[in-house]
Amino acid sequence: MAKKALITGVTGQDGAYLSELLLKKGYEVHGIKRRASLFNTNRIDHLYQDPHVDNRNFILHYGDLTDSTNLVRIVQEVQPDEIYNLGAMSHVKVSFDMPEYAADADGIGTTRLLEAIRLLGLTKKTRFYQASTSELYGLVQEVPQSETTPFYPRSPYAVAKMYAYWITVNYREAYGMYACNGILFNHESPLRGETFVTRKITRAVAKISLGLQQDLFLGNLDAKRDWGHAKDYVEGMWRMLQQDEPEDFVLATGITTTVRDFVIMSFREVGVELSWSGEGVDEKGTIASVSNPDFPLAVGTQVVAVDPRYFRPTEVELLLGDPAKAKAKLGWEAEYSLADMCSEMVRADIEVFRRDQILKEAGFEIRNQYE
Ligand code: NDP
Ligand code: GDR
Repeated sequence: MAKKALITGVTGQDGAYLSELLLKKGYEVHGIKRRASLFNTNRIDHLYQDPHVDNRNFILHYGDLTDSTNLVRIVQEVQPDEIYNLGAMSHVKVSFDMPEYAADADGIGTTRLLEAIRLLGLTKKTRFYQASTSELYGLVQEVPQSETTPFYPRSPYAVAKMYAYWITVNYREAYGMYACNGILFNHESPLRGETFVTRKITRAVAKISLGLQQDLFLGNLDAKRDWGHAKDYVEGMWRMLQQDEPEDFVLATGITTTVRDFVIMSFREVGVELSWSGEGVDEKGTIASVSNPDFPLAVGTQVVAVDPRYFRPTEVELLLGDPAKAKAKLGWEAEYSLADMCSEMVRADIEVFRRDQILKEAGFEIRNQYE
């Protein structure tokens, strides 16, 4: 019998990569998707199976982490061997605008799932993965950050995730459940949500290089992140659920980079060098040289500017993870380099926006979506 996995957040970046991975491993994969007024399954449409055919191994259920009866029903129906709780209001800045919802979905949502497992008598059968985060470290206490570094969350999102972290530990200790936290540092990909900084940058660079956008407005350029590739990280999630004993693990690359350096790296992909002037909110990135004959803007043009609207009330300045435990016990290491990932993301976004460029050249109106 194929193992059954249930994934919350299946329509998100990690949900899509994890579904692919588990299907390749022969799992029957069930995912919880939210009802939306438009289709929200872009990232998993290639895995879609017609509900009218038999023997499907990728099955979606409507649900929401804020609705416990619905979660109990789905867990009851699926009887999963593994649950991956990836669903969350995952945007740190937005969590300052909707703190109560972040607490409900990201914090209590985790308890709802754990309780579903317990109430249904599945504590010995169902293994549980909680998508914990390097945002738990928040205000720097120690560098690099490992499984033993104290937490100091700096956003409603991180505070909610801290509750979820501890309730997962508590259910493991109280009920002997196989439940673990993956404390994952930032991971990106061409499927990354458009409003997270790496994807915002690679999309803008692609559009600027195609003559579809002029400026890229960003917040804190000095923030440092330990960025890896989501494909590597979903493999680590799966490995965490295949051990003899449940434990919590950090997944990270062990290298940290500023937002500014990611901007520089991304523009290089389209043959543009930047020079920087100003400080704080006056900081500007201007084109210093162009080696790409098709690039539409001249040397001297300003393409990057800081806009304080993207600053956070409390910022996480430096994240740098120590993945030694994952390497020793899971045999896990990040394989993608940041340079390769950045290149993949810029190239993928150029592909996406080439279609817009063709439409624009044919006289159709192109509407930009800004964040
Ligand atoms: P995404 O934002 O891409 O995906 C989040 C998913 O959660 C989406 O499928 C979304 O649905 C779903 N979701 C949101 N709210 C609810 C809700 N109330 N009920 C059910 N589902 C909901 O996130 P990622 O894939 O990047 O991240 C996956 C998880 O890992 C998240 O929990 C995130 O907080 C955590 N994490 C992510 C890291 C990263 O760098 N990517 C690092 C560390 C942790 P919809 O598509 O309808 O919006
Ligand atoms: P983060 O990711 O907050 O680390 O959370 P994000 O990409 O949003 O920000 C990273 C850093 O870049 C700075 N920044 C900007 N960020 C955004 N989004 N937009 C901007 O214009 C901008 N300019 C500068 C931010 O201030 C920040 O310092 C992500 C999410 O996936 C979480 O769910 C996850 O838990 C953590 O990573 C690990």
